[in-house]
Amino acid sequence: MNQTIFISGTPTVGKTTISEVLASKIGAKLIKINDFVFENGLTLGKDSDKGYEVIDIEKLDAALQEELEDFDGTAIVEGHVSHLCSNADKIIVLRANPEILRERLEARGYGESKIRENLEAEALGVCGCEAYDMHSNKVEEVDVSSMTVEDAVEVLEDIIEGNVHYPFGNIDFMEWIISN
Ligand code: DAT
Repeated sequence: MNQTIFISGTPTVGKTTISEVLASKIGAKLIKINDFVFENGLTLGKDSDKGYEVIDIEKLDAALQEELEDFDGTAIVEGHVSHLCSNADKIIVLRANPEILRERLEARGYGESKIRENLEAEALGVCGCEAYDMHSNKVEEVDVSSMTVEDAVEVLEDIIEGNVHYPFGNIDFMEWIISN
């Protein structure tokens, strides 16, 4: 079945790792937004406060449509802004307990304020909410906190095949906000 699947979630939740294994397992085309954006010049310039390149979502969306227009097969588009683009068949938001993400964000060398911002976004489920606002019931939300990469790949494969459904709104990490 030909489909376009977006995989989103807070940085370090496992989008890249899981998408790579998944795409090679099911023979899908994989677009990594971080690479795609820089290869195609889809940034608005550097945010002087935050120090990173801001993605031009409108241009990214248009470039993705063009890239996939004549593509025949399953495409996986992974990146933490993928859910802000259009024309996906399914949007899978990966979630993980903020406690797990703290270690990974530290290992990635993020500063404390950026770590805090990302952990709060995860606790509040920001990616999932944004995705649901835009795509409603096309959104699937999977808690991968206690899954290996292989476990997560199996779940995503089942979702893509339409065998299981992980509706938006069932994951709650608000406890982290209260105790942190
Ligand atoms: P993202 O692309 O969402 O930023 P990533 O795929 O680069 O995240 O993963 C960040 C780190 O976490 C990387 O060292 C691999 C590890 N990781 C990802 N998913 C995992 C899982 N389910 N179990 C254990 N480690 C995982």
